[in-house]
Order: sequence, then structure tokens, then C-alpha cells
Amino acid sequence: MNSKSSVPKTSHNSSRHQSFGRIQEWIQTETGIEGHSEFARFRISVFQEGIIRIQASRFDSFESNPYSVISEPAQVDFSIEQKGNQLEISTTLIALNLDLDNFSISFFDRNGNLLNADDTLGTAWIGSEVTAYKQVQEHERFIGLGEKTGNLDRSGRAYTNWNTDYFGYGIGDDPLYMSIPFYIGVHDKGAYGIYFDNTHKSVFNFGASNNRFVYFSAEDGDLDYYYIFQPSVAEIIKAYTSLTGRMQMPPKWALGFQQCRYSYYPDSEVYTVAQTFRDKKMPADVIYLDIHHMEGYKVFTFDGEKFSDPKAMISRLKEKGFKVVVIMDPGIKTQRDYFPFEEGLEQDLFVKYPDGKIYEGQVWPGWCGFPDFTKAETRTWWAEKMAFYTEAGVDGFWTDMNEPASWGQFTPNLIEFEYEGEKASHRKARNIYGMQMARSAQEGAAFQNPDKRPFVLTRSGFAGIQRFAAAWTGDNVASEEHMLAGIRLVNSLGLSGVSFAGYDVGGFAGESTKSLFARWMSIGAFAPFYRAHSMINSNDAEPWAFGEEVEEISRNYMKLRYRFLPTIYSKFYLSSITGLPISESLAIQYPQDEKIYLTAYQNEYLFCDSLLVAPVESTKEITKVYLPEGDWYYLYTDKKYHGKGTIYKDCPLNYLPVFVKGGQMLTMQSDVEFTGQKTDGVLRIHVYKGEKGSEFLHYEDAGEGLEYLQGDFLKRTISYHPESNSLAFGTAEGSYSSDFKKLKIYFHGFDSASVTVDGALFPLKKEDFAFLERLTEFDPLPENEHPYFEIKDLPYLELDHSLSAFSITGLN
Ligand code: NBV
Repeated sequence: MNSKSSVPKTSHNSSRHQSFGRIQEWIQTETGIEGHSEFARFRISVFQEGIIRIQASRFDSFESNPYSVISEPAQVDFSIEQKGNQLEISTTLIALNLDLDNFSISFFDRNGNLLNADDTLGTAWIGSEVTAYKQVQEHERFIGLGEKTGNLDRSGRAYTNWNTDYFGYGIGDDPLYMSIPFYIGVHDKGAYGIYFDNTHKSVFNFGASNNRFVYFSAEDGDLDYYYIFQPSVAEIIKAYTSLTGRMQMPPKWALGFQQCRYSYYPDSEVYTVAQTFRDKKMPADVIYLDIHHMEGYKVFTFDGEKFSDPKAMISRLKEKGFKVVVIMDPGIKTQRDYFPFEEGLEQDLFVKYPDGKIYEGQVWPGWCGFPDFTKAETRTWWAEKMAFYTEAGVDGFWTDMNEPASWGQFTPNLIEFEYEGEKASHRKARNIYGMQMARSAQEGAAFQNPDKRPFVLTRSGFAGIQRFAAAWTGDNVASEEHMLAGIRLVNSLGLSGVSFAGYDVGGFAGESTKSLFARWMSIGAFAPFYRAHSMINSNDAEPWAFGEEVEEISRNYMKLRYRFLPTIYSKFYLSSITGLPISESLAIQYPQDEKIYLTAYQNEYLFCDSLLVAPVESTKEITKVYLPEGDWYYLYTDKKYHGKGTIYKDCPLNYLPVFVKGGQMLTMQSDVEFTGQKTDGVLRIHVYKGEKGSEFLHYEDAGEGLEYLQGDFLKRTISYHPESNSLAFGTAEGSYSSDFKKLKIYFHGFDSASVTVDGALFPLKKEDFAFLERLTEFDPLPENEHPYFEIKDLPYLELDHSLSAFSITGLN
């Protein structure tokens, strides 16, 4: 048959359900099959062994999103077999069953376990709205979907993807700034992922207001989704990010503490804030310039009164070890003598009405035109304009208001975007706009400073945004619930490919209490992106603004963050090659443990694989923590707990409950004031005894440039083998000469008095070790009742940093 023949359309009532119908013809193609019913056309393509793409359209050709999926279909062997009205397509991982009578699809693993299946309603339309109806499997839970509020398990709720500027959103509100139409279903038979590649407004209903199905639908466009099967949740995320891409290795300074404010001005205030971090010995790397740096909020300008010499200001900040990140809003004031507007007009770079007039919306500068970032010329033009900032010495860029936001919050749908030559209305282009602005900012940073790694922070985005920017969760509120909700947002972003994410520590809107701020600073130290920020006209919210006790607690956790940098940097590297998150919901490693989904425990997460963080409100003095299977060590004392159970833990403000997973390793360094400062040259490696071992990939490079792409890095694996009571250090790979001259290996939970290093016996020394500094005056516990203050007599071994392979045996 000729599947290219046009699909005969039935005339139907567009307000009613129209199902795909019986397949009339199908043919085998190079990648799968395609065919049609009386009403619609379909294509099923094997994309990878574990990924199958399903497309259905009411029209003669298929639409596709040119922005999110960046990989090509792999050459995969598959088989097709027809049995009556059933067609089976199989790869080594997936068996797909298509019912030719109603185009309903079921997905099995190769052992015949049903993972996911359409409801008999299958794929259907109501007018232009297309929907895939799916059955709910026994004990099925749904996780992911990016920046979405609510519970870890999304069952029972429906969500809308429509990028929205939402100041002070409630902890259950939807939609927010960013849309990622990807979720993972987990049930007794395994897990699978579905990425719905359609940029229109879409809905994911995980069983809200019905007891029959879950569904995902889009207001228009094709049904176009990727079904992903892998044997673990982690492998599913890897596969999803093999489609939509992974973050590039950020500059190391972006992993340090960042201080923001809406807005610091004039320049003297910026210095004072920066200097105060140094005076108070609180490590920090970045200071932000929010919208008051501009003249009349016009992008690519500096307010000459507030910032008379930006270049000199930035170079002074650099001397103190600070980087500067500047905000960029998309709206360009439609003012005749303002050159970005004039140029954009002349070069036809703005979003327009269908009659060719520029679309104007009101934002900070007044009436504005919006650069069409779905047009390559506009992205390049913007990237060139960024010279204005980089020439002044700006290091990083923050794309805000890129949903795009405008007063009234209701952009008319008829406005037109280039959409890479396809042309699209706002209905199709809105969700992708913010990501294309972030892309342009990243291209601009790279274009202006070709030898440096770009840093872009974005508020809005879509599937694939991780390739261009870090994300933060927008205008949160200074409340206990928001602090916890932010963790779930970040973990959900991590389940959806966005590893580099964080929230406004302290809360953007409203006033933080002393205790809330202290707790938030300690939790934020375990977020991939660690930044404090707050709203105009609110009280000061720097880590010293809440009195000495909060200052000490903040300092303690900021320092801890910097000491953990070797671990964090190594995990960022891993994430850049695997797509796996740095802040991991427990659903990744323990998807079948029903306890982790309970509201009491759903905020717990693993940071850098080994640290279980149990976030708790600042108002609590004792909290319940669920420890999944395995052994766990309380970070501050090494007290050991057996997992698969709940414990009660004291949680005074100065001790955030954090546990290390037995069998894991952590690397640490000495205190520094900022990431670029030299350490004492000793890499501390902490090994925690456990029944299951682990492999730690240690990664170093110069931290800022791109030489690492040419092999100028240092990479080595350290593996812990409990079965042979040994540690194996692999040979260091790469040309980078290590920042560390010595290794100090700490053994937690071991009794050995000596170990053998490559055959030679080494007695272990002992030391009292503390992760946090003693909080003298404010410590709520009397001196002699320090159950969790420091680890006494911790055995360690000190070695010169040999880069060749060696092993340590005799651990007991
Ligand atoms: O540029 C001002 C703020 C910014 O500080 C915040 O982080 C963004 O989410 N921006 C929103 C615009 C106005 C917020 C009321």
C-alpha cells in the first residue's frame, strides 16, 4: 500500500470524541511501520532498543518539535509479526503489541510483563485536541513531569503544561514557569517512561476525576510520544536524556554559594555585600545584578547613576573572588531611539501579529516588543548584543520573565513566531520560547567568551532545557511549606533531566523567620544550585541579616558545601555524561519501597548518591526519618542505623538530619573562601563500611575553560569492595595535574588498626573529626551532651597522591 496516500477524513462533529479507528492499511518501513485508519495516520518507529516512538496525526504529514529531541534513531534490529488483528514489534528490550482494530498499543518487557497499555479508547481527538488514554497498572505510581508542585507520586492529580509567570505561587498551584512533558510510571512489574513531544498546551491526568484511565493530551498538533523501557528508573532517565540531551559541564564557580537580591544597587552596596562575605568568612562565589542595574529596565544598558563604572566595579569584585551574573529579560522597550529596538525592527526580529505589526506587551520597561527566539537570526543577534555585558566583565546570565511574562498574563494566541521556518502561533510556540531565550543566552556567553564555559540560569524552559541552562523554581514564598515544596520541585526536575536546579533560599516573597532562614541555608547546601534571593522592599536576607546564631549556622553549612566540592564537582561531571540527577528523589534508587512515597518521607533525597538528606521544618526539634534498606551513618557522629525502618532524630536548627549510605565514598577538601581559591592540597576520601560496595568517579579539571574537552582532566575510579575488604584506586586518566598532593583516607565504621597498601603494611592514625564547627554560644546542647557533635578516634591513612593504580586491602 502507499501509506503516503492522503487519509480520507470522515466528517465528524468536532465537539465529540473521535477515535483513531480501525487500521485499514499498514506497511513496514526501515524503522518500524506506518499506516492509516479512515480518520488518521500513524507511524511507529524503533528509536533505540529501549525506545519506541509513536506518532499519530489527522493530517497527511507528521509534525515534529525541532527543539527537544537531539538524537537520531539508532540502527536497531527488530522483528514484526502479525497474528490476526494483532501486530507485534520487538527489540531486545521491548515487545509492542498493536491492535489493528482500534490502534491500541500495549508495551511488554521481553519476559512478557505488561508495563504500559492503552485503554481501549486508545488515541483519540476532540476537535484538534489529541489524547492518549492509558490503563493504570496494579499499584502504579507516576513520578516526574518536571517543575510541578504536589506529591512525589502524582496519582490522582492532573497537570497542565503552559509556561506561566506565577509570583508567589501556592505549593499546590499549577502550571508554573517550565514544562517538561515526561513522566515515569512505576509499578509491580517494573518502570517505563513516556516523553510526549508536543509543545502545545498539554495536560497530564494521572487519574484525576475519573476511575478509568490516565491520559495525556495536547490542545493541538500530533500525538508524538517516546515510550522508554529500561530495567531501572536511573536507566530510564539516562535514556530520556539520550533523547533530549544533558547539561554541559558548568564552570566550577557556579557550584558555589550565590547571593542575589531584587536588587542590589548602587555599586557601593554590591561591594559591601561581597566584602561582608569575606569579612565574615562565609564562602561565596557569585553576586547578582537584578533589574535595577538597567536604565529604565532596558536590557543592554547600565543605569549610569547607580553604576557609574560597571567595568571597574566588576573588576574589584573579581579581585575578591566574586563572579557577577546579570539578569536579562526578553521585553525590549518599543522606544524609537533605543538601539536594540531599532535594530530588532530593522532586522525583523520581533514576534508579530499575522498582519505584520509588532506584538507589544507591557513589562518592566513599559510597552515592549519580544525578540523571536524561535528564529536563528534573533538568537544570533541577541548573542552578539551580549557583548555589552561581557565587555564589562559579566560572567554569567540569568534569563527571567521568559515564559514570556507580561502584565495581564494573557498573551493573545494569534501572534506569530518563526519556529525555525515552520511558523507557529503562540499556542505552539509559548512553551518553547523560554528555552530558546536560554539557548540564545548560552550561545551568546560562548560567543563572547569562547574559552569559557557558559553559565545561564533560566526561569522558563521545556524538555531539553538542561542543555542550555540551570533552572530555579521562581518566585517562591518564605514559608516552611515552600521550603519543602521546593525540594520536591528540584527532585522532580532531576527525574526529568534537569540536574542543575535550585530554589530561592530564604524565600523570594514574604519575610523569612530566623529559624526558617537558618534551616533553608542548611538544606540549600545540599541543592545542586545554591542561591539566596529575596524580593524588593523586603527585609535584608543575607546570611548575616538574622542575627549571630543564624549567621553561624549558615556559615557552617556554607563551609560544609565547599568542603564537599570535590564530591559535588565529580557528580556534576557524571551527570553531564549520564543525565542522572545530583539531587535524587528516593524513587530513583528505591522505586519499589512504598514508604518513600508517603507524605512524611517524600521530601527525603540522596545528594551526590551517598548523602541522604531528611529535610525538616525549622519549627521541629525532633523528626521522623525513613531510612531505606542498607546501613546508614549519621553524618555528624557516625552513629550507625540499619535501614528499612523509621527512626526519630533530633533536629535542632544547627543539625540538619543527613545520613551517609554505608558502602559509599565521599571526597572533601579544606576550607576555601571561593571555589577558585587554592586548598591545602589534601584530598580527603571518606569511606563508609557497608555490605554493598560502590564505585566513585573522582573528577578534576581547571574549573572554567574548555580544555577538559581535549583531555585536560583527571579522572579516576575508586572502588570499594566489601567482599574482599579492599579499596581499588584506578590509574588516573587525562592530562590535568591534580590539585591535590596528598590523600587522606578516613575509614568510617571500620575497626582496622592497619591496612596494606600495595603489599606494604601501614598502621592507621586516629583523629577526632567534625563535619561542622562547634557552635559555641548557640549550641542548644550542653557540652557534655554532645551526642552528635564529632567523630572520635576516626582511623585514617595519609598517602602521597599517587596517580597510578594502587589498592588498599585489609579493611575490617
Ligand atoms: O527581576 C525581578 C524579579 C526577580 O528578582 C525574580 O527572581 C524573578 O522570578 N523578577 C522575577 C520579576 C518580578 C517579580 C515580582
